[in-house]
Amino acid sequence: MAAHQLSDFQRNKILRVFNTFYDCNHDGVIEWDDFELAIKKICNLHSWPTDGKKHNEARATLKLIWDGLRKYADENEDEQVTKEEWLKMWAECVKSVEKGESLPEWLTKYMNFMFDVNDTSGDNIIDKHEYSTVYMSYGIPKSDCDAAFDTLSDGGKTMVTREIFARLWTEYFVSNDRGAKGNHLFGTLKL
Ligand SMILES: [Ca+2]
Ligand SMILES: [Ca+2]
Ligand SMILES: [Ca+2]
Repeated sequence: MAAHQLSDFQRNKILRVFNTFYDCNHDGVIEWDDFELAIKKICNLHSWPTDGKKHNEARATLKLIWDGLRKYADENEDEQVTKEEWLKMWAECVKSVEKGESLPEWLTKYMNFMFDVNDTSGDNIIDKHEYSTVYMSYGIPKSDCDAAFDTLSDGGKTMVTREIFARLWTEYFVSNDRGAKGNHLFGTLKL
């Protein structure tokens, strides 16, 4: 399935994740170097010491995620995932989710990893402070983080558990509905 079969809205959401969260060094491709930067960022954020248990676990998980991403997306096997390869992979993912299939395993791993990165206290709920701290570290303004969290949590009425997070995650990547709450999973969406 060609990337142009995603709507512009889906395409822009998917590219926003490429630019903001994966291509950490902003050179236009995703490589292992970007994951190294992500590990550093996440460990700094949580004050996990270098080569400590949490640091090594984060590295091991991100290595699995990178291997999965390469397997699905790196079509020409040059150890780089371009925007074109990324969009093509997502077009295929969206198509399989629409058919009722689940997301590929590496993405489920990435989703769980991001949940754990957000849930600093480890109580299996992401609260507003935890959420805003993580996304502010990716350069998203605090007011946008707070507003996005209010949307995701229905103004604090819905607990953002792992199950809710998974639903919002799938909405972000798959939904073509501009009103879907999940569109704001990574800060208020302005598309
Ligand atoms: Ca890069
Ligand atoms: Ca490639
Ligand atoms: Ca928590």
